[in-house]
Amino acid sequence: MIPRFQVATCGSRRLASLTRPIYQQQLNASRALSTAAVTDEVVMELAAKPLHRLTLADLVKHGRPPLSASSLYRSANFTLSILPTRLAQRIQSLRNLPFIVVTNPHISKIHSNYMHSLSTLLPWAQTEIDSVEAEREFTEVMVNLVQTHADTIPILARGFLEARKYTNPAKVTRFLDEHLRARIGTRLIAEQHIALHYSSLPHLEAQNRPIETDESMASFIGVIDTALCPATVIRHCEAVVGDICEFKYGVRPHVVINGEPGYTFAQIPVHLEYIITELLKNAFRASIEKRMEREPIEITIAPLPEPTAQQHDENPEHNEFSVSYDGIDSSGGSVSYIGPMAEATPGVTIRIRDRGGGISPETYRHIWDYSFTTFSEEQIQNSLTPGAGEGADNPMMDGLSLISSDGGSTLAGLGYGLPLGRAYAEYFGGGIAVQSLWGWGTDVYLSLKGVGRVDGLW
Ligand code: ADP
Ligand code: K
Ligand code: MG
Repeated sequence: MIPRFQVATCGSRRLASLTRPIYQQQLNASRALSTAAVTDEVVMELAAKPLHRLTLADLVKHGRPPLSASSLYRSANFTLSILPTRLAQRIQSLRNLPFIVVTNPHISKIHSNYMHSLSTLLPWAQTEIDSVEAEREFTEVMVNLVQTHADTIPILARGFLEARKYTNPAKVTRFLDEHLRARIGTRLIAEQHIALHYSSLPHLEAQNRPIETDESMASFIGVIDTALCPATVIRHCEAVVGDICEFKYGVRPHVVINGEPGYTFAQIPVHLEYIITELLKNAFRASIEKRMEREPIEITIAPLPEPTAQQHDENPEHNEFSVSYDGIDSSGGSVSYIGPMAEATPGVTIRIRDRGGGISPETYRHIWDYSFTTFSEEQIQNSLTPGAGEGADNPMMDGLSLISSDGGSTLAGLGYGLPLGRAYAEYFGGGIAVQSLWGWGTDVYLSLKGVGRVDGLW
């Protein structure tokens, strides 16, 4: 069975390829494949518009799929109304980097990806999506947009490593934090519409014919699973990360889950999956390097208590998730607001405890920096060789040599795991805290808010 948290994208890809032959002719002659020249004036004008802060309510306001045709058009028009500004702001922000950085081929590749995506959206500007054909073409544009930006992270990582002589590390971290957090929102908006499209279109076209429904998707509203079980995600990620370890190092650490494994809440499965994968990679790697791979990683799922009636804050100003980012951080001025608190569930804290020796104080200072890593393939291999000394202090590495090696199937190396994991957690008001017992092990606290009693949101 395909894990549920992958269905949204797999499903859209599958369906996109099924529908393509039928509509190819129309598409060729349509706006879906056309582009418009993007002038500097257009970029500046769009980028100057205020950023629409994405809320969870935005993602669910069109209803529970299958959507009616008019709700699907509303979702498309809403998506179209906010994406051009978001893309233009990313383009501006890239152009504001030092010239020598912008001219790096990898960074300029990202710039041209954004220009391309904006050029595919502009032909739609000032139009109203109000027909099945237009909505279908628009969804193709969204699929294209998501695919165009799929490899952004390794490309940006390589670009900034190559340009590091000319950059100030604090400024790079600031840029990447803003860029990658904004990307989370943009991607979410596009993927939400794609998912709503593919879970509604078969129903709209069925015209009273019975259609096969996928029971495992019944709890989904687009990319949000209203009954997401963190323990299931953890087991899935344990298998994936365990396979990497087994394949590369011949050992497979294990996870024990305690607390409330049956807990479910409304969240975005791909976000949780990303975060858990990165945290497990770190815990597994530390355990292997310390030759503690037989000690299980202990994961505690601790739902937060429901607030009592007295604790409920009636002030609507306070009835909002407090943090979530499109910008830098809560003190940096660019804080977005998320959904009414009345709709939010308290959520859960997930503690990931390993016996991998903890993090040294000098490393600890840098763990949230993009690109900072202590990973060396050699060190893991050494620690697995009988008689090899414990964790001989390896020089701080950077990920340049590892980026091209085998991409996603490495245990570590880009140094993006913690900072990007935290960006995902914070997007809807959660967070990540790392507590190291140097010499012993590490506790990571991942907190996530439930995205709300979604049934009540429209
Ligand atoms: P990467 O894993 O690619 O190095 P991360 O951002 O995930 O990047 O982690 C940065 C660094 O933090 C790691 O290289 C490692 O030195 C340290 N670290 C993170 N988690 C742990 C852990 N559970 N135990 C020991 N060290 C850790
Ligand atoms: K890091
Ligand atoms: Mg990592």
